[in-house]
This record gives sequence, C-alpha cells and structure tokens, in this order.
Amino acid sequence: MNQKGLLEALRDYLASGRPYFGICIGMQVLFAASMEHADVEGPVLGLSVIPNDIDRFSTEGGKAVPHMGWNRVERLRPKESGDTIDIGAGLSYYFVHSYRALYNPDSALNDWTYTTTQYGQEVFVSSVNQGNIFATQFHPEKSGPAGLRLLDSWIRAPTTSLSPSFAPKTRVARPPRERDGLAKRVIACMDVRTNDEGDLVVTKGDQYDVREKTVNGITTSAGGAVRNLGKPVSLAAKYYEAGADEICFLNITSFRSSPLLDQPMLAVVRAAANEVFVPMTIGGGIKDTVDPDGTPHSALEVAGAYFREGADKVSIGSEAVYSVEALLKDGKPTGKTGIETIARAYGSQAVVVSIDPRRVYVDPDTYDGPYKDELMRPSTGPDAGKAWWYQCTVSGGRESRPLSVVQLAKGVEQLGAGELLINSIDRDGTGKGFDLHLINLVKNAVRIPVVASSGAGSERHFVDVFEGTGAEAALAAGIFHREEVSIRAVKEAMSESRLNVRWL
Ligand code: 1PR
Repeated sequence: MNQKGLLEALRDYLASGRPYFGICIGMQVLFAASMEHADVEGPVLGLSVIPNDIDRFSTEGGKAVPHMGWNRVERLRPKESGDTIDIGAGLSYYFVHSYRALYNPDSALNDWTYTTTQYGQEVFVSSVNQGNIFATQFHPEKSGPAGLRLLDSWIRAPTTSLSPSFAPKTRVARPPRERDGLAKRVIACMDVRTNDEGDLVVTKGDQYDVREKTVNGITTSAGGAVRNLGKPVSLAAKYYEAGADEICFLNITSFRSSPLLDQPMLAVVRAAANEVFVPMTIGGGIKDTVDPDGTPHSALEVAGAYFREGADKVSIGSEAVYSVEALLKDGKPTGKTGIETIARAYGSQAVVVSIDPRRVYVDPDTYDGPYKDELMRPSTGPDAGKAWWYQCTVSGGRESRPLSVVQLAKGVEQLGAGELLINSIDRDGTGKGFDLHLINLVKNAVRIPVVASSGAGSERHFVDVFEGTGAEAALAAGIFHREEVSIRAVKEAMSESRLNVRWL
C-alpha cells in the first residue's frame, strides 16, 4: 500500500468521515506500527490513527500460534442505544492471525476498543470503533451466520463521524479468565476426484482405496467403480448449514495433471465460496508444475488461483515431503519451496501441510535404525507390546519416503507452514478412532495448530482426540458423508464433556 501510494489515499478517506470497515490487516493498518516482518525491515509503520503497536502473540503456556479458529468476543460494556452494530456478546467469530493488539485499559486504545477476546492468558483487541471507523481482527465474512449478521447490520447503518461513538469511556481492567474461549474445530472433509464417467465426485474408501471392492456382487482385487458419495458443492453447502467449522476439499488425483488445467476443481471452489461462509481449505497438486504444452507454473501461482476463487488455505502434501528432504540434505531453506513462497505472499496461516504417515512396525529389542527416539511403545491398550515409527508417504500413500513424521512436521514448521493436517493411512475409513499416539507425537514436536484426521467412527472419538491430545481441530469424512453421525451430535458430545464448541 505504501509503494502504491494507497496508504495516503486511505488516510484521506478516513479523515473525510466516510464509513470504513476494516477486517484483520484492515484493522491492524490503523495502528502506529506492526512488528510483523520487523526482523527483515524493522517495524512496519501504519496509519497511526490508533497510537498503539501490533506485536506477536506469545507462545506462553504452549499455545499454538497462529491463533486460528472460532473464539468468543466480549463487549467492554453493554450495548447502548444508537449502537446498531450486531455483535453478539459471547458469540464466536473466526480468527486467523499471529499478531495482535494487546488490550490495555490504561492507554488511548481503551477509547477505541469495542470488543476484546482472550487467547491463552492474553486479552487482545478483537474490534475497534470511533466515529466513522469500525474494524475487526476476526473475519466476519468467514464467521458463518453471526458474521453475516454483523456485516449486514453495518451495511444497513454504517457508523460515520456523525454517529455517536460507542467506545467505552470508562476503563475496564478484567483479569483473564482461567480458560479462553477458543473452540475446538470440527471439519468436514471431501476427497474429490473424477470418476470413470468423467464427473467430479466426493469419494471415500478405506486406507486410501476409493474403488468399490465388488463388481456385480463379485469381489475383485482390481477394484470396481470409484465410490460416489455426492456432489462437492452441494455437500459443502450442507455441512456449512449443519455447523461445520471449516470445509476441506482434497483433490486426491491431482498429482496426475496440472492443477491450473483442472478447471472443474477451480469451479468447485468458486461455487462453494458462494454458499459457504466458513474457512475453506483446498489441497492436492499445490506445487510447481508444467502444463503439457511446456508452460511452467509455480506453486505460488497455483495457490493464488485457488485463493482468488475463494479458498482461505491451501494444503500441501507430497511436495512438502520433498521440500523437507531437500532441507535436511542442504541444511538450510532455499526460500523457493511452495511452503515458503506461499507463506511469504499470503501469510503462514494460509499454508497447511497435509501429512500421510503409515506405521512401520519394528522389533523393539533389535531395532537400531534412525528413528529410535521416535518409537511408539505403548504399555497399555490394544497396541501394548508393539513398537513402531511413522513413515511419510507421497502421492496419496502410493510411495513411502525415507522421512519420519516428526522430521516432516518440524521441517515444514521451519519452512513457514501455519497448520498441520495429520492423516493416518492405517486408520483412514476404519471408524476405529483417531490415532492418538500419532497426534500426540506431532503435537509435541511443533508449535503450530494441528488438525487430527482419519478414523472417526463416532461422536465419542472427537471427545477422545480433544481430551487425549492437544489437537486444535478434528476432521472426518466417511461418517458425515454416510450420515452415520451428524455434526450437531459431535458438538453435543463435545459440549457435554466441557469442550469449547461453536454453536450457530
Ligand atoms: O500430494 O499435495 O497432491 O495432496 C494430495 C492430498 O490428497 C493429500 O492431502 C492426501 O492426503 C490426499 N489423498 C491422496 N489420495 C487419497 C486417497 O484417499 N486415495 N486422501 C487422499 C486422503 C485422507 C483424508 C480423509 C481422512 C478422514 N484421504 O482426506 O478424509 O482420512 O477419513 P475418515 O474420516 O473417513 O476416516 P498432494
């Protein structure tokens, strides 16, 4: 904005008294300076409309950064007459950011603060207002019905310099609560591919085999038709209405062709973005590619195409494995991998790495391989007495690579990934529950948020993974597609176990 002279234009606009609604960075730009990228070029100066600075969340107490997900907002004081902004006290909105303005009741910021939100033990400013300016740290456009109501209320009656200022005049110093309001996220995932008739379908099998096991009643090892569980856009809309906190599309055969030529997949994202107002992740084929006619496309270009159609995050699978293999070989990042280039351009919160590990069982008494320190050796439970490590795979589990899941998780965090999606080839589609050993192993190796995936068979499994690991989110496919368990049932079970959930 500085380079293009837009900051000055924005300053003039704000001074004119006309309405302004800022979202996320659109709120942060109002502040004096931000420490984001300060290591490269020093603090980045903002508009100084609000005299305070933006700094990074602390990771104290082991909390994950970015702050990603649905968190509650609190008004500093009750809604008063003349205030038409529809922000529900205690409602949850979608946040995704690593930097924040710490709430300070003793500074000028107090007069700007409209709502606060707590993450870990930090209370930060989640929306500001004065005169013609209203801005939120969260994303109302991705906050489901609550966010749409907020935008609607503001568009009908935007605050202007003539509106009464709703900012608190009294100082409110509330100590942080024992527990923050960040909800555990429930994600509906759709594995998408073209079936043999050429239609794009949501499919699902077990252990990554998505073809029917019988043809005309006869079992076949070659596999029957691709299992068809519905249309991607209508299923996504259904899960949004049902209260899914996030939607994920994985293009599971993308490694076969160029994603930019994969127009149907881009069209799916575009159509879904018209109906789904929660975050959407798209994975599959996010890598440097070359079209059949020889035209090269960078991973950044591919990701950009999906973001422009309405995706919020891209998920990188196979390419992440190759990037970490190169990182371990060279000892330092090249700055050129898809993870690095996309994180630099769009922020690390936009880069998810999808990991497809498989257990490799070993004899614990004789094993002397490189993954000794990562061996799982449970003394209780169904796996008692066994020992294994987790090996990474590429191309949807078709090829195993000489890399452990811990090496991959740490490597992609170093490269700038903002979230990890942990699948399990052993559990996928089995309904046996999430692999808690795997989730704990990864969660303890990184600081970024972790999404547990594969194996959900009942609502209880979501409670188990949230109580038994520090995962920030859990994802399921089969049980939702086959309508065996509803998203509402999952959230009720979580709520009964005193886990934070987002209600519509
Ligand atoms: O390698 O960057 O092109 O990404 C490919 C992506 O596609 C990866 O994220 C990979 O996990 C996924 N993928 C590739 N092949 C398959 C397949 O099924 N044949 N799907 C596949 C992986 C796992 C999850 C599934 C959960 C939950 N499927 O997507 O949804 O396991 O299932 P459940 O709840 O039914 O147990 P790249």
